[in-house]
Amino acid sequence: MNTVAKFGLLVGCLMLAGAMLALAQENPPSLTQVVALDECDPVTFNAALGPDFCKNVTLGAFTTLSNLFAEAAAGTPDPNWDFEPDTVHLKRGTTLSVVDQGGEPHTFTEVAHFGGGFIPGLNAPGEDTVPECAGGFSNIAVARTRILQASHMDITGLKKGEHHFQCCIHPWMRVKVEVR
Ligand SMILES: [Cu+2]
Repeated sequence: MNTVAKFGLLVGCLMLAGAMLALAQENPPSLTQVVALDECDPVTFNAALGPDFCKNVTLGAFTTLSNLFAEAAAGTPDPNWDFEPDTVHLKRGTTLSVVDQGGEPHTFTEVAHFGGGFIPGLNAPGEDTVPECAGGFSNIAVARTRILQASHMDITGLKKGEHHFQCCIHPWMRVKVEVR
């Protein structure tokens, strides 16, 4: 290959690399993240629910198991049990990645209408279990929406429109997803 041809090839390669870079910048990886948070107290949770149920790094910012139930029964559920953000806007085709950064398991369950979960003592006064949470983890449809501590679940193929997701354990953990 002569020098002119080599130079032409080099320019071609550089142009291709430039075009690919521009494309990558226009189309960032289509992934949106939701984080599940809680402040379960390992001492009281694990005494009642078994070792390793709550594996939290609380640094003192914890809620005991009895307080969590008391707050829910009073209609003022603990705000530290939370999905963040509360509303997500995404383009169709975007992956929704839900990461559990709390200390205990949660579920990210799509429901027609927000409502109670499968543990009556954690539901708001007078709130019934929504059909999508019924049966708890003995229902495979519910169990497959479970997210364990330090793991994540990716949701793809969400249709255009509004979707509602909630935790079937802590039903005040709610996210509205708008797909356009
Ligand atoms: Cu939860």
